[in-house]
Amino acid sequence: MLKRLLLALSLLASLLQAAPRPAEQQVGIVGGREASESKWPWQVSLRFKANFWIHICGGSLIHPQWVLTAAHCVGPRIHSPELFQVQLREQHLYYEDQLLPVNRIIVNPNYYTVEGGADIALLELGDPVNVSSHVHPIALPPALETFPSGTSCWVTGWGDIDNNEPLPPPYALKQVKVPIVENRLCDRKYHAGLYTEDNVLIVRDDMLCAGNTERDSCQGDSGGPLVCKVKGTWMQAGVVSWGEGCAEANHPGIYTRVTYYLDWIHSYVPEHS
Ligand code: 4AZ
Repeated sequence: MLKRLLLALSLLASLLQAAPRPAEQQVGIVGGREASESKWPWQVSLRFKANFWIHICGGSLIHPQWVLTAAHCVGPRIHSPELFQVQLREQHLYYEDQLLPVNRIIVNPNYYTVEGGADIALLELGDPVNVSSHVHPIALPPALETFPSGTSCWVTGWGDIDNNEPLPPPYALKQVKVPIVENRLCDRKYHAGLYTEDNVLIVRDDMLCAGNTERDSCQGDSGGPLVCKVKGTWMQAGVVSWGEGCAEANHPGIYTRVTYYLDWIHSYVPEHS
């Protein structure tokens, strides 16, 4: 009797899991919706050479010849730049590819694992791209900008729409507005779930948190930009880095805090184009 009840319950559970979600929910990153063609002109797709040039991560154009991404997308082991290419702003992944070669990969020297921080890397393109209204760089923030909670921020990408749920064809670029979660609060939330001593930071100073159970970035969005509108100007606050799952309770998405790495970025990337 108990056995049959358990069997029925597990069947029900698997049916519920397989049930399609309402259409308006079946978009994201996690939550959110398809981006309009005129938005996020700095968004790029980072491709890796396999049987085809497969999307592995997002990235952002920060200068006509430079892409910002996550170190875990290209390292920590050093790969030849020939194994990577970059697709500039594309509405549907793979549909009208015009891939660009990568000249040089620069991984932050302090990167080892995502939890350790410094999850940031630069890609130098073979040639500067022609900027237009459709494709142009995102501004970097002023050094003292903290992006307090309440700041209007968005994350974009072609990543999973939920835990282990890939974005379905035709792979439209997705956007979602995510609430900023202040570092100390985010660190407290993560301590509640992971067995880490209270006095050891999980959310480090070079990280930034955003998202909730309805809105988050997910696998495949890594390396992509978290951008915020501050006093009327769009600027990049974060690089999608890691997190405990996607849209999980008490586990906001964790981003590399761009202001922390401005000097490092500018040691390679010219301030003006
Ligand atoms: C990942 O595995 C990943 N929810 C990306 C973003 C987040 C978690 C994991 C944030 O690439």
